[in-house]
Amino acid sequence: MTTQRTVLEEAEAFIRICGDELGWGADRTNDRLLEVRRRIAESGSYEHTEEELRLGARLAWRNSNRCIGRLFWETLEVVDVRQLETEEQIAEALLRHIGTATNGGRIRPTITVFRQAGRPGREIRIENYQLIRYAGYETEEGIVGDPDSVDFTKRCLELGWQGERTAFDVLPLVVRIGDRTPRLFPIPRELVLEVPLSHPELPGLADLQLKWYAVPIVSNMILEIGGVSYTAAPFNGWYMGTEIGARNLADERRYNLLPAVASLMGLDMRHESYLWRDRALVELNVAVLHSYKKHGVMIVDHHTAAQQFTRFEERESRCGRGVTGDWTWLIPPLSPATTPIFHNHYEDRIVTPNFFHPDRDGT
Ligand code: HEM
Ligand code: NRG
Repeated sequence: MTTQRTVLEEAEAFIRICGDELGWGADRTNDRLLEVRRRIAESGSYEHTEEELRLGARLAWRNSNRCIGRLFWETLEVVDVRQLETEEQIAEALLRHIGTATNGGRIRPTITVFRQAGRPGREIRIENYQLIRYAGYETEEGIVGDPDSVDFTKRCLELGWQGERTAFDVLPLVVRIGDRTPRLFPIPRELVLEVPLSHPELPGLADLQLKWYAVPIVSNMILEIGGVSYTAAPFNGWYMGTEIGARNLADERRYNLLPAVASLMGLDMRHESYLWRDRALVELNVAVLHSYKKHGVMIVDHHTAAQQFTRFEERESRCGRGVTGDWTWLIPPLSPATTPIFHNHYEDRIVTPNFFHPDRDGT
């Protein structure tokens, strides 16, 4: 939380980090500090240079306590679209993000940064949780689609969207500037790369006709750099298989597919003690990793991701920095104790720059 520190204090701390990590030297750092202080005194805020924005976004990833994928923080592609004003321009930039980040399956970790909060009542918001996500509908026969999307889907329908009502309807983009009416933008089908699921040994799995989208692009978090809040700054990496196989498709409150998978495996489901859920869970996760690989879409399994996270910890320590983390999120939801992360301790202290959920105090 940064609410205790003023914009000036946050800004000075950030500019000093820039000086250190970008090798500015004392003179340049001091000049920039003077300039930033002057700007804040005049207007209450300041603007980042492209170089500061690029580093700030990368540091926000490096400081994301819940993220197991942080080894690659320095490779984040930062797209600066702070000059854009209208909802149409913003939607176009979001569609460009989807295309270049997807890159035919060779996913590029990317963040698109829109203009900072400043003028009250004018801040840009993307109401979607992720740019690409499936709708969920309440029907007489239960929920069709992703139960987690039911509220947002209702909002889209109220705003005039019409879904096909399949279990995998891609929701439209919802862009809002301040208190203006939100605007809807459908995502052209050909921009959305999806992976049909199959299993290397269980032909019946393909018959379930499951699929998932290639790229998770989180779009509702606030990027905070040096006391400046970017209320629209969608970012993506690639999936870790368990996010799809052990949560999105498996949770009872999501697609709840373990009974269907167990049944196609011919498992005896009469007693929990037969561990049919666990056995179905493993095969569903095998199917996810197998299918993404087969279709040339980048994905990482949780063992490899945990090894990469260990390398990140070692590298940070060699650079004289500590790694903060949220253990409850870092451990994978499948076989957590088989990864080194499970057996470690992490300090869940918030360091900025970072990403924040919008309902947090002070935003
Ligand atoms: C969370 C993996 C890239 C920022 C997570 C989670 C996983 C993950 C597994 C936990 C998600 C959950 O349980 O719902 C990865 C992988 C990446 C990657 C494999 C591949 C490159 C990125 C990038 C950023 C980022 C590029 C930002 C620039 C975050 C943040 C969270 C998170 C802020 C917490 C989200 C929340 O609180 O809801 N990541 N990540 N990650 N990641 Fe990453
Ligand atoms: N669990 C969510 C996605 C959260 C972010 N995960 C990433 N982020 N891999 C889901 O859709 O399953 N990323 O930037 O790569």
